[in-house]
Amino acid sequence: MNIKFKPSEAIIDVKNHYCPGCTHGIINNIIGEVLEELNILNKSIGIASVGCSVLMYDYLNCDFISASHGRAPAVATAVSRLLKDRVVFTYQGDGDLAAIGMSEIIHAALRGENIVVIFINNCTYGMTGGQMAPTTLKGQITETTPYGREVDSHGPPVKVCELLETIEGIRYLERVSTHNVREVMKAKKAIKKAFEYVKNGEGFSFVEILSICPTNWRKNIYDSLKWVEENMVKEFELKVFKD
Ligand SMILES: Cc1ncc(C[n+]2csc(CCOP(=O)(O)OP(=O)(O)O)c2C)c(N)n1
Ligand code: SF4
Ligand SMILES: [Mg+2]
Repeated sequence: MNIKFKPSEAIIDVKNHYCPGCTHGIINNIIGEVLEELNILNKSIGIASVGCSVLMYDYLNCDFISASHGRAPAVATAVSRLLKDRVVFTYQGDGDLAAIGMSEIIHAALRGENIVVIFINNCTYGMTGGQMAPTTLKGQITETTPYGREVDSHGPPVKVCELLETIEGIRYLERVSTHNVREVMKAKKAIKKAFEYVKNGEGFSFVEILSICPTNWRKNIYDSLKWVEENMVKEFELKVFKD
């Protein structure tokens, strides 16, 4: 038979729990494809964080450990130091990484740990019902900012890549998006680069990915993607910060 397309072996053929249209699913798939293309599926260990992606260990065919909220970089540090032949990655939301886990990520970067960090910025705490996250945009309405985020009382949105850019030990730092197919392809390229660097022992590699949460943003999928393009990309510039 002439096979035109075969799903990646890295992706387990089960129904996932993500809301329809949620870009977590797309990003999970991209990571699976990258692990297969780099032939590192059997040596990769994912550290799942707390958030909507907590169950991603059910979707990818590699080893996984679940970390408590915000602590994935610490768990990844231990695993990558002990098992040097493995490729260790974390997958963390903005509540997980930029709120409760902010000190973890800064110190893992300062130590230049040989890990991949995939940071999903959807401007909200998705899993718990859409509260304000550190990355929530100015004026954005959430469950806890019914009149919109006010800089005077809540501070401005945290720009994680810009914060990390000042740190010397980082091998690779890029912000990408998922709001159209071209951006998804760029996101895959960035993820692949990050995994290649860590596979080669070159050090801390971080990819921030702008992502949608149609359920808590109370928008349909099309309007959510448009909202990323028209609002998120203006606040969170898409670029390579370090390579
Ligand atoms: C120590 C601790 N504090 C708070 C929570 C509740 N909690 C679960 S998920 C979450 C935020 C998830 O948001 P994010 O990391 O942005 O992931 P998303 O669901 O948006 O992908 C919070 C605060 C928890 N599980 N553990
Ligand atoms: S709540 Fe938001 S982030 Fe979570 S699965 Fe649904 S759309 Fe995705
Ligand atoms: Mg989030």
